[in-house]
Amino acid sequence: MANEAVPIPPDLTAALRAGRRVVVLSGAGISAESGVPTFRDAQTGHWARFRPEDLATPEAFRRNPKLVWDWYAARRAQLQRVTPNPGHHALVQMERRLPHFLIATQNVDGLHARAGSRQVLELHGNITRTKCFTENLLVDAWTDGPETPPKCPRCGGWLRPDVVWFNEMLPAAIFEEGQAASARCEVFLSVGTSALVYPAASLPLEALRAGAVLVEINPQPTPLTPHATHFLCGPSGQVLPALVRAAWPDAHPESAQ
Ligand code: BV8
Repeated sequence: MANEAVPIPPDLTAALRAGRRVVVLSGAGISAESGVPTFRDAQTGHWARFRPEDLATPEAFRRNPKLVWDWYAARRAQLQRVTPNPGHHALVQMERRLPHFLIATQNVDGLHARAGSRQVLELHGNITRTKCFTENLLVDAWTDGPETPPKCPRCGGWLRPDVVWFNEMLPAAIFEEGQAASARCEVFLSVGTSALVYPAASLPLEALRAGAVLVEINPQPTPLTPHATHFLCGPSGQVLPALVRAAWPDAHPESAQ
């Protein structure tokens, strides 16, 4: 879809140019154009027969730790082969041009930081970090044995990815920071998320309640769409660069500058 296919509302570019406070909630869709399957895309290959919701839980891990560890190992390996896309880079440009800018991401792929974003809250953790399932403490080195999951070098318990599974609490301080920023912002962008997973999906509603302009960027409508001030229907890898160029014509949002 060509950039001009998604018109950018003038009041939105005016708000960005005026340096309003901006918060972004990003979901798996912003990484789709980097080749990372979205969370609810059909799983491929060996994983086709599992629903992510049935793997990303502590119960699934207790039931079959090897299966869950190997699923994350496969996702980590796949991440080695992907790079941030123009959508990630456009948000880096936006951060550099706004005095108050924050990304609250549901993604565990670390691509915002790899693109150069600095103000990033990882609501659901990061797949490249590992922690002990028993101690709930990070582990940065361990000995790989014949079986997976590997064992904690301190207590011998199973190791697990440092992500927030379903039915686990989000890191309180991180989520509270996202809530406070959402309640204070003037423009809230919901980008590439199905807006189904809570409490992350409550952040755009928090912003709306506080009177913010709510912009949704997604090629598909979601339960949030009826509440959005603007629904920019298209892939974020095209819409976000178009938004940045409209607000700051001298910007080159696609490139990793
Ligand atoms: C909690 C880490 C308290 C792991 C993830 C009933 C109602 C409401 C809530 C609940 C309920 N029952 C249970 C709950 C709570 C539950 C929940 O919300 N469930 C939902 C499914 C109903 N939430 C929790 O459990 C949370 N914790 O509530 O704690 C508690 C404590 C104890 C006991 C009880 C409660 C924890 C949630 C965190 C789960 N972990 N990830 C991992 O990644 O492996 S969530 C997972 O979903 C990912 O992080 C993912 O990012 C996130 C959200 O999905 P999306 O990012 O939106 O991805 P999705 O595939 O769904 O959509 C992609 C979108 O992109 C689509 O809209 C698509 O159109 C769009 N798209 C595609 N291409 C593009 C694009 N957009 C732009 N450009 C493109 N090119």
